Amino acid sequence: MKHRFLRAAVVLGFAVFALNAQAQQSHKDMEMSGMNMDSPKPASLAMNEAVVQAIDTAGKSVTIKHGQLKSKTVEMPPMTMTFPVENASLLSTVKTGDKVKVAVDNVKDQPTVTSLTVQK
Ligand SMILES: [Cu+2]
Repeated sequence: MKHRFLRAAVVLGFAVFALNAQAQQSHKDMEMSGMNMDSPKPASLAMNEAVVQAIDTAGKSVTIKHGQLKSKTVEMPPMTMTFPVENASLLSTVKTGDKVKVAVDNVKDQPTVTSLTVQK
């Protein structure tokens, strides 16, 4: 009887050990995929090519000539138009004539530039 109990304990102990090892393994996998997401860009941030036509720092807006634009919330054909920018500091990084990559998303029901980076 005592012998049997011991055996059960050993089996149980091993099972816990195996589960633990598995948990650690999947934790490692998660960290790996988390790192992969940092670069290049998260898939949710759809970047579109555009050319800066005008910058309005006071009005927190930028006029761009954009190509076919597609994001999770906004989709439109190529055109030149003025977008409000989510963060005015984005405007300090670009100048008229720059080729840029923009991300546009609906913010308060208005297509808004949420990311703006100069193409190199
Ligand atoms: Cu447009």
